[in-house]
Amino acid sequence: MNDHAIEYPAEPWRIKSVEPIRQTSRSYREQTIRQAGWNPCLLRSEDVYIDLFTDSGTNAMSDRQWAALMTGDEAYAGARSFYVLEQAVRTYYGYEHVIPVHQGRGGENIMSRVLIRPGSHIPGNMFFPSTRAHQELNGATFHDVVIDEAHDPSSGHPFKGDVDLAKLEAVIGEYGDAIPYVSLAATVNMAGGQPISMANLAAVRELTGRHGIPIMFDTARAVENAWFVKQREAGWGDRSIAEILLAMCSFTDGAVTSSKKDSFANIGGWIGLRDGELAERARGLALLFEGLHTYGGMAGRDMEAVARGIEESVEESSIRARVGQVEYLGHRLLAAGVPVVRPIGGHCVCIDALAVLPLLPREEFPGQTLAAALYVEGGIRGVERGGLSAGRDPVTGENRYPPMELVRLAVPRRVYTRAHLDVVADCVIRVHEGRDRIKRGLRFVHEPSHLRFFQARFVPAGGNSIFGG
Ligand code: P61
Repeated sequence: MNDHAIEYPAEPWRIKSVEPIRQTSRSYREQTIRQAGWNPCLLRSEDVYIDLFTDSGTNAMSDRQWAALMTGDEAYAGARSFYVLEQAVRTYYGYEHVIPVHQGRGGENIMSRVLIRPGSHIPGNMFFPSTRAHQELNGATFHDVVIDEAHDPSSGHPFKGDVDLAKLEAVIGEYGDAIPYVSLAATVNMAGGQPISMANLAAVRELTGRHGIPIMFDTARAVENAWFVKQREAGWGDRSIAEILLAMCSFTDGAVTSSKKDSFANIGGWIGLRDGELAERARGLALLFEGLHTYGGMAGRDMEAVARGIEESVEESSIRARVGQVEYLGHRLLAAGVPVVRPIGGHCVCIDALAVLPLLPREEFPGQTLAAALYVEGGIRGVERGGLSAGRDPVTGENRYPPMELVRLAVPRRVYTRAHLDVVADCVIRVHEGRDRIKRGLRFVHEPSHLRFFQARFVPAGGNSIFGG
């Protein structure tokens, strides 16, 4: 066993239904990525062998979730399935008022419209593209108050999602009343799936409480955060995941959740609030943008699947296997000397594209280039999380280049086997070993104005291919 070898936890489930996937030839993939404007997001999923683009909505539902679909009440108003979902959220997350939405960004839209005014300032533990886009659309400026270690791929800090209290205090000092809420994420996606500690949550609550500022929590991957608290934070090792999850949420005033992550659902989300008046305003907007407040854009059957998924997500064997699988992939790459974000995150392994391709200028999008190279090499699809994802500053129009330029390999839950992860690791290692062959990056031929990474098209900046020539 070398230093990086870790135990692979056997899955607490067996496979009941399978979906064929196919491997293609390298020349086919070269042609396909070119047709997709060198953007893996524009590939057809049939042309991808192992799809690590996202863990969002790509999870395998359990037999019980599938069975729950049949019990969905599709009544327009007051569906029984709404009350099932409401009860699950109240029990496991502790928010009294529950408003279903079609997915996370539906909730972000509503919460941003309810809480933000032009000129608002929102501190948070790192930005997430859709969250910040909705904040900015409503006239707010986002302030990153995460600890510095979150921006350093090589820092092994156990809680890289922690807020730097001095940074937060400085933003409060400067903008005071113009801060409608602090935006906290449980496991910070853009930092590589890094958790926030219970102690830090308590300290942020104490600080914001003194200023009367509420905390809004992004609970898309809060169960993964609870797992890390249990593993890493003194005093929590003996508590159940459900207890930790509830304790984490108790520090916050409300939540927006994408149920496509922790809750194993293919679609869905919800807003959770403690304040009845705020909830009433959010319900009013949900009517306009999502659907009636007892379905919010979800079918009754989807609400059943989410409710059942919430229960399954807090089972310890389930979350252990989930995070253990991601760690296995990460440690295989670390053992081979591939620069990846440390510690390995809850939902993804992130390759440090600036370390792999140090000679490529940021304007040529090293992360996007590396993502395209992984696809060409092995049919593996990851996603850029760097300058392309960060977009342009809404005021200056300049490209934003965050400190990290990553390729994220997000592992869907209960979908791939250890052998698949070995195929992924071998592919990444081969691309890393042959990295000198990647001579140039990419330049835009089409740049959308919002969340540009989803639909942007590129050509190689240096001629015909990213591999020179
Ligand atoms: C993902 F770049 N995540 O990780 P929705 N909060 C958090 C998320 O991770 C998240 C949402 C809110 C995705 C898909 C995705 O700009 C983007 O249910 C922490 O997808 O609407 C989604 O939840 C939004 C990636 C979505 C993006 C929007 O792959």
